[in-house]
This record gives sequence, C-alpha cells and structure tokens, in this order.
Amino acid sequence: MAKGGRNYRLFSIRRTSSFYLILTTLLMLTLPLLALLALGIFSIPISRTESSDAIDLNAFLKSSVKRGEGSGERGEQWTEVLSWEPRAFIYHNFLSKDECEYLIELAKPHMHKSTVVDSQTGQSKDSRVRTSSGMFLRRGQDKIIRNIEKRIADFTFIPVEHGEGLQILHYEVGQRYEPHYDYFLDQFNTKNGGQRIATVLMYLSDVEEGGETVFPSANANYSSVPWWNELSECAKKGLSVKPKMGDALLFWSMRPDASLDPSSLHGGCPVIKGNKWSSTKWMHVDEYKF
Ligand SMILES: O=C(O)CCC(=O)C(=O)O
Repeated sequence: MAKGGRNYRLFSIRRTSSFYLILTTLLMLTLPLLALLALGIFSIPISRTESSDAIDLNAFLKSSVKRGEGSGERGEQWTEVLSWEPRAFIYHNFLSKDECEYLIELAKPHMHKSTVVDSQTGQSKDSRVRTSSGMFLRRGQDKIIRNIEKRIADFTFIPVEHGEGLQILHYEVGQRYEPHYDYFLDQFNTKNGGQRIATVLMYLSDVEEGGETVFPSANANYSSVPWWNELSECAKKGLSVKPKMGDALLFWSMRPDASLDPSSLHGGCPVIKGNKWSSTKWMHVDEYKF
C-alpha cells in the first residue's frame, strides 16, 4: 500500500508539472499575441452579414446618441439615395422633434419676407420667385445649433466652417420657391468661401399637402418614388421629396470633378394645405467667413 502511495505521489507530481508546462507554453504563446493586438498590428476578423456602410453609420449614430449629442429622442435613422443626377440623399430623422420645434420658436419673432441674392451687387433683393418668409441664425449661435451643425458636417464630410448660418424658412398656403440653382454664376458671391458646393435642407414640419422640394432636371424616373401618389401637380414635374418633420435632404450643386451640376435645379412647390417650416444650410468649397 505504501509502495502504491509513493507511485501515486510520483504520478501526481508528474501530472502537476505537465500541467504547469502546458500553462507556461500557452502563456508564452498568448503574450506576444496580446501585445500585437494592443499595438493594433493584428486584428481579429469579424464576419459581417450586412453592408459595411450600414454598420458604420449605425455605429456613428449609436455613439452620438450615447454621447448625448443633440436634444430629444430621434426616430430610426437611415439614409436613402434619392438620385445620382443630381447627387441627392435623404437622411431620415436627422433632427429630433424637440430640435425642430426649438429652431421654429427661435426664428418666429424674427421672420421677414425672403429675398434672393442680386448677382450684380451681392445684396439681398425682393423676389417674386420666392414668396416665403425667413431669417438667418448665426453659425455656432448656441449649443443646440452647434450640435446640429456638427451633425451636418459629419453627414456631408464638409467642415462646419464652410457653412453659412442656418436659414429658417416659413411657407404659408400658396407660398413657394421657383426652381433655381444654389450655385452662383457671378464673381461677387463666390468671394467669400468660393462656390456653394452642397445644400442640406431640413424639414422642420410635416406639410398636409404640397410644399414638396422638386428637382425638375433630375435624370431619374420621377414616378418611381414610393410617395408618387401623394404628390401635388407641381411636384410631379420632377423628382420630388415630401417634407417630413426631422428629415434632411442633402444635394450637391457640384459634381466630384468640381464642375457645376445643372441637374441640381430645385424649387419648393406651393403649399396647398397646412404650413411648411424648413431650414437650409448652404456649404462652400472653402471656409465661409462672417
Ligand atoms: O423649400 C424648399 O423645398 C426649397 C428651398 C430652397 O430651394 C432653398 O432654400 O434653397
């Protein structure tokens, strides 16, 4: 029995030392791997079933919600390609209801009849093609506006400093903005910031009927949009977007080769029923100073 006991001890000592040997080997193999992972030289591949674009956007959105950017809850956020000629995209639920209401309340006491820019003098002038009322907010005016402007920069990849101040617009029944370009065809207006490269149009309210943004020169099948049957006659003359509170429409006035894009011609159809509130951010190729 004593012999059997010694054998058993020997066996258990051998078993313990093999265990430590395996453990040490594993540790020696793991340590360099951990060091490579920590230095970012090596990464673990993750298989993705969705498109990488959608995953990246979700990650960006989740992180901004976690960081508490913006005010109020936003519905599900996703982007939709509207057209490639012009390059136009809809970002659903870009603004929260609270942000829309905040912008409207901020602007309300300061609204005056909208003007257009005179191409000879660069001064604002009255116009029959634009019958809405509006006002400009200062870039970076307060925290909520800074958050919205940062979100616009993240969405468009155009720095905040290239943007004009937000313009708030109000259209009542019958009011409209005839089709026009946002880019300039004169020297005067491009002195500050160079040419306007892109526009983000944010809808601050729903509109019961009419008030769509229309692209009459878009190279697209206008009637293929799912909301075709809900559009006014004016909106059916082009590729149109129906205003929805919180949605943002991004379109580019310049092509990737820096030429002006005439298919970006766009207008606001007359409001038929209800009210339309929107906010426009014009962005330039260079820093816009004010
Ligand atoms: O209100 C719209 O739908 C169009 C507005 C617009 O064209 C602009 O602000 O440049």
